[in-house]
Amino acid sequence: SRLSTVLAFDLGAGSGRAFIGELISDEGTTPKLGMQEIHRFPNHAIHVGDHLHWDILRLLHEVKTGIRKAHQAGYRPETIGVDTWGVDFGLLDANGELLGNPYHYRDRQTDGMIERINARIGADELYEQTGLQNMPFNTIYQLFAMSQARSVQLGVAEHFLMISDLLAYLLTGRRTNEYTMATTTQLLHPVNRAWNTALMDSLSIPSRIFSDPIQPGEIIGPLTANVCAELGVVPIDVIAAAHDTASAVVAIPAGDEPFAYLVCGTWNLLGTELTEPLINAESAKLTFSNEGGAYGTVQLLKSIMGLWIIQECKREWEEAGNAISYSELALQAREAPAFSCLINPDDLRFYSPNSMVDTIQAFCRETGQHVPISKGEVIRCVIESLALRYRYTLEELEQLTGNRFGGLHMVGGGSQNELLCQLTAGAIGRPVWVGPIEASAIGNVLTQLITSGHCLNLADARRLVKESFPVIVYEPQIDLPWEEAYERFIQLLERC
Ligand code: LFR
Repeated sequence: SRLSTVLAFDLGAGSGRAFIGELISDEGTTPKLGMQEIHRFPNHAIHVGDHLHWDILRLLHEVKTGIRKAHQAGYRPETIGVDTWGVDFGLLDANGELLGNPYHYRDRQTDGMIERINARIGADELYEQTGLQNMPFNTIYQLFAMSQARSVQLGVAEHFLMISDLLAYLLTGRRTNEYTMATTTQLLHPVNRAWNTALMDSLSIPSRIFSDPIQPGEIIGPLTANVCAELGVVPIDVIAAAHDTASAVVAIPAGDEPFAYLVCGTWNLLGTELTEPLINAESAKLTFSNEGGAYGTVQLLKSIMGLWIIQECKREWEEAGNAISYSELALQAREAPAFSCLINPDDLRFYSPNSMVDTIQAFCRETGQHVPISKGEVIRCVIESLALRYRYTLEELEQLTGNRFGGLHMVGGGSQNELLCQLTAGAIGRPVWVGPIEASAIGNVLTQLITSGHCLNLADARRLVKESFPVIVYEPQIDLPWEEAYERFIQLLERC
C-alpha cells in the first residue's frame, strides 16, 4: 500500500527534473521509496547584452508543468519541494515584484571582486568569518559587484531570495530564506549560523533584504489560489528543500561511521559530514568550505570544476556540426590511450572559456605534454584529471579531519559515467560506491517525508535509501600505473 506521495523538483545548472516520490509498503515488508520521473527540462544560460542570466520565468513555467503533469498522471502529492543549485538569487521590491532577471553565476560582473574584497577585509579574515572556499561566483561577490556598480535594483530591493526561495515564493507568495542555501552566499556566519550583518555593512550590501533563515523541512505555505486555479489543483503545501548539494548528501546510503562523498554534476563537491564547522589555518590553506547541511549537519567540502568541462566540449562539438552522445564519447574515451596528458581541472581558465577544447589543448601545449586532438583523447584527459583531482582532494580531507575513509560514495548525474567511476576507483585505490544517481531529488523527497513524520530522522532516511536503491561497487583495477600518473598530476598542480 502507498503510505505517502510527494513531489520533488531538482533544478541544476544544466537541467531540471520533477519526481514523484512514493513510500510504499507491501504486506509485512519494510517500506521502500519509489521514484518516478514525470518531467525533465533543460536549463539554459541566456546572454543579454554584457550579462549572463537565468530564465527564471521559464523555470517557473516548467515547475508548474511538472505539477500539472503529476496531477494528470493521477498522483495527488501531499507536499512539494524545490531544490536548486546554490549561490544565485533574485531581488524583490517592496510590492513583492521581482526586480530583473537573476544573474547566472558565470556572469562576468564578479571578475576581480575577490581581489577587491580581499583588499578590504583580508582573505584570512573573510575565511574565518565565513568558513567558505573563495569561489569567484559566490553571492557575496555578486552582491558586492552590484553594490559597486550602484545597481538600481539593489538600491530599491526589499527582499533577497535564493533561486529555490524565489521559486517557492512564486508558487506560494511566502518569502523565506532557507538556511542551507543561505550558507552558499558566504554572508552567513558559520558558527552562530546567522546572517553576518557586520560583514554586509563593510561591503555596502544592504542587510535589510535578508530574513532569518528557516530550516529545510519547514513548511513554507500552500500554493496560491492563482496557481491552484491555473493548474487545477488543490492548495498543496510547499516544503523548504535543502540546497541541491545538501539534499544529495541526505540521500547518501551511509551508516553511523564518517564517510566521504562526491556529489557529481556540473560541479563536483567532494566532502564529508560533520556536526560542527571545521575552521582553522589548515582548512583555510586547503580552502575547504563549511556549508550548511540538513538537520544541523555541516558539510565540509571542496568544489571541483566538474563535468562542466565535458559538457562544454560536447556543446562545442555539437555547435560545430559534430554532435556526439555521451555514450559515444565514453566509448571513444575508453579506447584512447591512458595518461597521455593531464590538466588541472580547477585552473580558472576552464571556468568560462570561449572554447573549452582549445583551452584544454593550450593547457597541454603550455605544459609540454601531448596535445589531445580526437574527441576520445580530449575526454580521456578530462576524466583522468578529474579522477586524480578527487584523490588529491580526498587526501586533503583526510589530512584535515584525521579520518581514513574506506571508499568514496558517489552520487548525482555524473555518476552515470562508468569510465569516470572506474577511473576514480583506480585513482583513489579504494572502492567507489555509486548511487543513487538522483540523490538531490531523493534527498528532497526524504526531507518532505521527515516533515510529514513518515521518516523519523536523517539516519532513518538513509536506511530507507539503502533499502530502496541499488549501489554499484567499482573496485580499483590495478592495470594502470596510477601512482606514476598521480606524481605527474601533483607536479602539474605545483606548476599551475
Ligand atoms: C551544485 C551547486 C554547488 C554550487 C554550485 C553553484 O549544483 O549547487 O554546490 O557550488 O552549484 O551554485
